[in-house]
Amino acid sequence: MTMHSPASDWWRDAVIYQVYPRSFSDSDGDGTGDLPGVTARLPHLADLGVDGLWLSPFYRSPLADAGYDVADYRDVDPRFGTLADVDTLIARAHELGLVVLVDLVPNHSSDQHPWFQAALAAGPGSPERARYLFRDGRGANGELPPNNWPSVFGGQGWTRVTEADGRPGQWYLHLFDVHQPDFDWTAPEVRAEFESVLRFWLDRGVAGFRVDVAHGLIKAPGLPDLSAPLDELELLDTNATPFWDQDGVHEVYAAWRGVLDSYGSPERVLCAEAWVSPPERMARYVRSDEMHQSFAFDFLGCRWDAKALRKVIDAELQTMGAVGAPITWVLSNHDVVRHASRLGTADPGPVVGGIRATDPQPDRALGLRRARAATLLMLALPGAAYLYQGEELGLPEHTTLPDAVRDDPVWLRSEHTHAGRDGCRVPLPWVADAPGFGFSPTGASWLPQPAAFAEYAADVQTGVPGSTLEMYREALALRREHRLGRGRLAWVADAPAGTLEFDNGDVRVIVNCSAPAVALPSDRVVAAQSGPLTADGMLPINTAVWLV
Ligand code: TEU
Repeated sequence: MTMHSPASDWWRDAVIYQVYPRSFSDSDGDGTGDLPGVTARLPHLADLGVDGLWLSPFYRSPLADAGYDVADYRDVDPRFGTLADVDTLIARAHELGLVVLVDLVPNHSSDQHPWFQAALAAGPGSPERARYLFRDGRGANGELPPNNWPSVFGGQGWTRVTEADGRPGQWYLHLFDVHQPDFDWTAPEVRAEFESVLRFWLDRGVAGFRVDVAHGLIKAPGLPDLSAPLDELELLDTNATPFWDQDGVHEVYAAWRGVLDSYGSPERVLCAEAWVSPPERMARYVRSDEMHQSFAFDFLGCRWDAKALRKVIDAELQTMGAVGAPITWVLSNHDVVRHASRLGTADPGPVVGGIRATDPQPDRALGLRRARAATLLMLALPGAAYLYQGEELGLPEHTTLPDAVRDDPVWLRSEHTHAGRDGCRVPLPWVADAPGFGFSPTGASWLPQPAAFAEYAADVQTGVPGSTLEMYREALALRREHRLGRGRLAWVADAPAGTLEFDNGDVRVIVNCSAPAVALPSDRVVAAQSGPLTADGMLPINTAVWLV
C-alpha cells in the first residue's frame, strides 16, 4: 500500500491528531473503543482540518499499561480489531487526505511477549535472556536488586524471577510496570527486530512513528546506581540519570532514519517522545540524520505566564533552529492532565499525577478560557503541532473518577499517592443525548464518563459559532491559509506586561495571560479569537486573538 501524496516535507508544519483507540469510538458496543470505530469517525478529523492522526497502541497486549505493553508488534489486539481493520483505516484516511502515524514501543515489551516468556524459561546466561536486562541480585544470596533504579510508575525498577528449579533467581529491569521488561538495546537481535517492525508498518502504508520513551533505550554501561536517594530524585531530570538520554540512543535513530528514508518521498517520519531537558539535549534527537520531530514538553509543562511562555518559545526556536528542525508543539496527551483542566488549577504547572475527587478541583470555566487561548497561541507558532483527542471539544479531565475504576498502573505502583492518568483517557462524548454520549452503540464505556461531558459533545458544538470545536476548525483553516506553520515569529516590541504579542507573516497574534484588558491595534481586523472581546473591543485576560 502506498501513502497518498502530501508534500515531501509535509511533517514540518503538520497538525497531527492523537487518537487513543480505547477511548475514541467503540463500534461493537463492548465499551472499549476499536479500529472500526476510528475509521467510522475519520470524517470528524478531516472536517477539523488536521493533516493526519497518530494512533496510540492497538497491538496485541494484556493492557497492563493500556497497550504500552506489547505482546506482538505485528498484530492487533482482538479488542481493537484485526490487521484488516488497520488496512481499512489507513485506506480510508488516505482517501480523506490524512496521514497515519502509529506508536512504536521499543523500550520494553509486555511480559507476555514470546521473547520474554522464552527468556524466563531459558535461564541465566542464555541468549534468550540477553534480549532483556537480566542481572544477578546483590547481597549474599542475590536477594537485593542489582542496583537502586526505581520504576517511573513507583516502587523499584527490578523484579526477581523464579527459575525453572523453583528457586528465586535473577532480576529483570522494568523502568515502568512489572509487566514491561526493558529490552537490552546492545543486543543486535533487538535492533534487527525493530528495524523489521518498522518495515512491517511502513509496508502497510503508515507515514511514520511516534516513538515511546525515545530517551530510554540505552542504559549507562554497568548499570551504575543512581547517585541520589530515590525520594530526592526528580525522575525526569535527565542530567544525572543513567537510564535516560544516553548518547547511544542516537545511533539507533540514525539507523532507523536510514530505513525510513529508503521509502523515498513523501518522507516517512519519526517523532520522539523524549522527556529530556534542557532543549539543547532535546535538539540532538532531531538532527538532520535522526528523527524528524520531538515533542516540546517544556511548552506543555509551562505555567500560564507570558514571561515564562516567551522564554520557552524562544529557547525552542533557538535550539531547534540550530539543527534545522521544526518545533513540535503539544499541550495535551494521554499521559498528562488535559490542558482545559490543568490551566484551571491554582498553580497551572505540569500536572503529572492526575487529580482526584479529594484534591482541589480545577476551575472549569477558567481552565477552558485559558486552554482556548493557549491553543490559539500554539496553532499560531511556526512548526508542527499535536492535538489530543477531545481537546477540540474543550474536554476537561475527569477529576472525580471513583478510585475503584482506576486502571492506570501508576495508581497501584505509587501506592495510591498518584491518581494516575485515567482522568484524561475517558471515552469521548460525540452525541449529548445518546447513551454513553454516543461513544458506543450500547452506552457501555470502559471508564465512566462524567455527566458534564454532555455539554462538550461534538454534536452540540458543530456549527455553533464560538464553540471550541468551531474555534479549532477556524484556526486550523487560517493556519493553513496563512502558512503559519512555515512562518517566522517576530516579537512585537513593548507588548504590555502579562501579554504575548508577535507577528507570524501577515498575522498578528496577541495573547493576554494576566493583564487587564488591552487595546487592539485599530488598523487590523480579528480573524480568530479564543473568546469574546470586551464591550469596547479590548482583549480581556485569558484570551487570544489573531489579527490580519
Ligand atoms: O510515557 C513515557 C514516560 O516517561 C511517562 O512516564 C511520562 O513521563 C508520564 O506518563 C507522565 O505522566 C510513555 C507513554 O506515553 C506512557 O503512556 C506509557 O505508560 C509509558 O511510556 C510506558 O510505555
